[in-house]
Amino acid sequence: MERRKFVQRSGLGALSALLGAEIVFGNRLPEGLPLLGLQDPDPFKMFGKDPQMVVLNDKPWNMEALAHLLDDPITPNRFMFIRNNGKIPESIDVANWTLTFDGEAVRSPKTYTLNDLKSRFPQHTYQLTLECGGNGRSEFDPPAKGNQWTVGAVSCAEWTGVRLSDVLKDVGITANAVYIGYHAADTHLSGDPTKEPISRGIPIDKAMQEETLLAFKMNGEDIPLAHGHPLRLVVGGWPASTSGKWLTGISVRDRVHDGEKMTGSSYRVPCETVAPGEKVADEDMCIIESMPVKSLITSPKTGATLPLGRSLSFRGHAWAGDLQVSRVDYSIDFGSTWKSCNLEQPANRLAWQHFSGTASFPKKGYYELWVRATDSNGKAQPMVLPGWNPKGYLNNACHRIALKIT
Ligand SMILES: Nc1nc2c(c(=O)[nH]1)N[C@H]1C(S)=C(S)[C@@H](COP(=O)(O)O)O[C@H]1N2
Ligand SMILES: [Mo]
Repeated sequence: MERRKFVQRSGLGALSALLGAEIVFGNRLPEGLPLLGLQDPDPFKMFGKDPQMVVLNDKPWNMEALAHLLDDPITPNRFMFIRNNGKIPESIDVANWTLTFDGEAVRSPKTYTLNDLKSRFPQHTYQLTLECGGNGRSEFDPPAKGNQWTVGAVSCAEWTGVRLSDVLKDVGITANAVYIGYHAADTHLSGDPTKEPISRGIPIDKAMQEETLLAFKMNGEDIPLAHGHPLRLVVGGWPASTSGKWLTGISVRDRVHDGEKMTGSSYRVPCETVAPGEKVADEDMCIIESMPVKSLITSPKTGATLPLGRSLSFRGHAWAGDLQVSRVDYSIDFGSTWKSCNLEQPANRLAWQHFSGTASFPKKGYYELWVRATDSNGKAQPMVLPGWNPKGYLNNACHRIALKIT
């Protein structure tokens, strides 16, 4: 006689809690039948993100913030963009996690456990700006393939870890060291275990800077899974693609690292300006290093209305790769005239800086607030889209918001 098994009442309680609703005919649910409601997990819940975040892709997961969500001085997890090139590792064994150093320029390969890193080296905390090289890509014309980021693929969180330089000194690197390249535990979308989804790196000088961290904490807690738990390389001011998540290895190279997404048009732009759509020879492409000066108005939200006679307080953040931001200006007349904003010093090198200002308006009507940051070398943001490149990187055009005075 056929015996159908049914889910026991005790098990149902747990499933209901996960679904956030009572399973009304739960006593008729065949055992082992997966519930559809649990198969399609809510990405916001799964990653601890605010539901206002915008999902750009789910294979792999890519999510960005809207400008006004980035208003906090330090970006909390719920508003931090996610950029993945492959599949997030499914099971993370923190107790047995290791980081191996190898490559042409180490005396001999050396492996550390997570506990070795935490206990043997001094720990440091920095606020570090991480911006995806493709942030702003959606504006390029002709369009560039890839995630159509608007303005929200940037964050500045507080990262805690040990200095990569301290660990490299302990490993023992040789005089021929030129570059480091990272290796990680995420898997290629094809499922091919021999392929890495991404393996990028930085020149040895940047690797040795004191802010370049092997981080295990973000905003005082374990790094969230989507952002690289349990160990991540964090390289402030450079394209965030250099900050390898789920870090398992560092190769110290005697040449420019040639891992996945280091060559061709990946994270490379024409060394000299080209006409939009122009073909560029491989040898005329240069690797993106320090990110260009940029700013974001985070309050008010675009579309704000204000009664005539009241002045508008606004604020946001500005950053300039390896450099500092030296001034921020605003315009309410489409860039014809500019006034200066208040600008704070960064919490530390490579952290974004907060600006604020108060604008008043002569009469009722539609306005735009434009903000323009200038770096410590005197270079300012362009008002409109800068140099076209095949993959749509480095759009640092001024941020604008719409306003109505009624
Ligand atoms: N292992 C690994 N590290 C990675 C990536 C990845 O796909 N795999 N993406 C990179 C890219 S392109 C960016 S912009 C940042 C995004 O970091 P976040 O998701 O924590 O915001 O991680 C970088 N580090
Ligand atoms: Mo990126």
